[in-house]
Amino acid sequence: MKDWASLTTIEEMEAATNSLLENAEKVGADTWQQRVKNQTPHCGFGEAGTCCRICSMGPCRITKKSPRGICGCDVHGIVARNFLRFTAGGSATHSDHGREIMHTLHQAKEGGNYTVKDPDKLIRIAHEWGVETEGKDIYDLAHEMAEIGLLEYGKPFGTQRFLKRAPEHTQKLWHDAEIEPRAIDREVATALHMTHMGCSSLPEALIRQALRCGLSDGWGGSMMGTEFSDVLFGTPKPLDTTANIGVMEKDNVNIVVHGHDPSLSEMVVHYANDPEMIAYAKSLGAKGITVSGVCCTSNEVAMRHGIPMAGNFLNQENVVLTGACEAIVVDVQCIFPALGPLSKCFHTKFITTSPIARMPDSEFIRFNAETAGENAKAIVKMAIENFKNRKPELVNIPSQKQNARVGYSVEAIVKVLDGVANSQVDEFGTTKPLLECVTSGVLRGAVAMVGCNNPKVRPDSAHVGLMKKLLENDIILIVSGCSAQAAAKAGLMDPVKAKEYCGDGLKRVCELADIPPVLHMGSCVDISRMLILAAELSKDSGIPISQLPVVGCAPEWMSEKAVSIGNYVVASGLDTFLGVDPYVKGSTEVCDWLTGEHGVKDWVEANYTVEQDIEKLGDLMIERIEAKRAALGI
Ligand code: XCC
Ligand code: SF4
Repeated sequence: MKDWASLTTIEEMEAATNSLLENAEKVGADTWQQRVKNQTPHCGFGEAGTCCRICSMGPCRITKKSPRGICGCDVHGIVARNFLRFTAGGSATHSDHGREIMHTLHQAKEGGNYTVKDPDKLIRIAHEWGVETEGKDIYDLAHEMAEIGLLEYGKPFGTQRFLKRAPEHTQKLWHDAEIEPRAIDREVATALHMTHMGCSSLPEALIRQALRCGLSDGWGGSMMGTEFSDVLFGTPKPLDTTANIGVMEKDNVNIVVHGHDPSLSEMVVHYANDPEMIAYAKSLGAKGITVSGVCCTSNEVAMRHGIPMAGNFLNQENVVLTGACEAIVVDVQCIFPALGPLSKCFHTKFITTSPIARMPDSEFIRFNAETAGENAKAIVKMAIENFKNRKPELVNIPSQKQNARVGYSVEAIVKVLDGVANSQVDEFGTTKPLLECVTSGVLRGAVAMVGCNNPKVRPDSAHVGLMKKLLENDIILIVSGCSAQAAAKAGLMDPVKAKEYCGDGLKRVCELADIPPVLHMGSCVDISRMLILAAELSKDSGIPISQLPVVGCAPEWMSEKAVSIGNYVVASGLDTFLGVDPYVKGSTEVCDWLTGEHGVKDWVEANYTVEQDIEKLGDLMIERIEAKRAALGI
């Protein structure tokens, strides 16, 4: 038995949360823990996906006694339509994030609020897209690329530009299955059209569109979001930071950033580091300013600036419950409307910034590219001036904190692993050293672990439990989103500590490359980085993605985005393991299409596994990885 004592355990994190819930009780605040109780048990029709309310003849609910809706739609059609709509919601959301980034790029200018921080990457993508760069001003090029990228959302003809990054084998599968995504918005619109009353009720057609709509996110909107965020804010490189609630500092003004779009958080971080602002904070009795984050906006600024990560999705109320949060500043997605009333129970300012995410009981400071600097400064100032309103008797910051090395973009992974094997690497580096580790068996394989928390799973227990199990089995982890933060909070991104929990092979790789065994690849849109890595591994080895000993996993997922992600990960050839059911269990046909041997697997060589028993989920992943190795004869 290994000694896990140096990590922060789930029990310890829970104890910290419980101490914060005492604060909630003191001020009479409502928390998700309480609301879950009020909402349980959930509606069985909703859970099984068997309720239809897409027209006003309904809602229709399918039972043994009433096997069809009023229009005659059967349970399979209803479940499949719901699944496609869920996907479309996620794809639209991720892709709109990408679109915002393209608009920000379009506003970038020399000396402006936003500049081009990675011109080489911009030029590289321009060449990929066949755009002339010779002799062009970098900002002219940026604006031209922004316009071309924005047209990917609505172009009338053709398919997504980034599909060409996939191995030819994958591109052919997509072509043959007719799931190459066209314009991003079109795939969302097609999904909504297909699921309108009186259109598709054939599961096969609906699931096909779910894959295509997902692909338009993964290889379209999300990939643009990631790539051009790197262009604007810099491509992440390994750097050290800290994680868990103890990153908030009692004597400092605490600003927590939350949401997804780095355009806001980058500016907040910039002004929080401004000497003038720090002096102002000091003049009002604080020792300094601490910016920390929750959810993906936190991942973005952690990856690029080492901003500490206070927590993940189900910790968002915790940061307010510390009584030491002067402002929680949010942009879009995954923000609990609960933060409004909750912040009112404390001195915390709840600041919304995007017309996309408006909430009651918040202060709205509309953020946009032209005024970003002023907006961010106003927000930081507001937080500083709020420091004096703290109620000292309510301040409770649990001391949990772990070191975490983050910043593993594909570029960074390729670079650090060059040091491990002695293979020749070309100018841009290749994934060959990583492949050698895998073929030699030093590493058995890799798991891409992603996604949220969900109160249906004990928070973080599935993420962390699975990670430990996989590490012991010499399986390296690439992670993003709230899964990454679960790992970081536990200590699994501490390169010194975490390697002690690995099998011998993985431990050796970590030591030689000086990496943690759980590699933080970024936010949710950055799952596109994982696609690129898988594509590179496939191209460098000549092995189709589906045959590589690599699988995807979202053990605690909750959002529509996660289903869109699941669809593009599966459609890219990676078997995907879910710990929460995507509301499809009401239809045997839909389950067969998604999880069977002859459903989506016939199109894209991969499928889903849904298993709520997390131990079993881990065993199934290891089995699948070993089966892939055996099939390759490695
Ligand atoms: Fe949201 Fe991206 Fe999920 Fe976390 S992991 S709860 S989607 S913040 Ni993407
Ligand atoms: Fe009922 Fe059909 Fe209308 Fe759905 S589309 S609510 S199943 S009548």
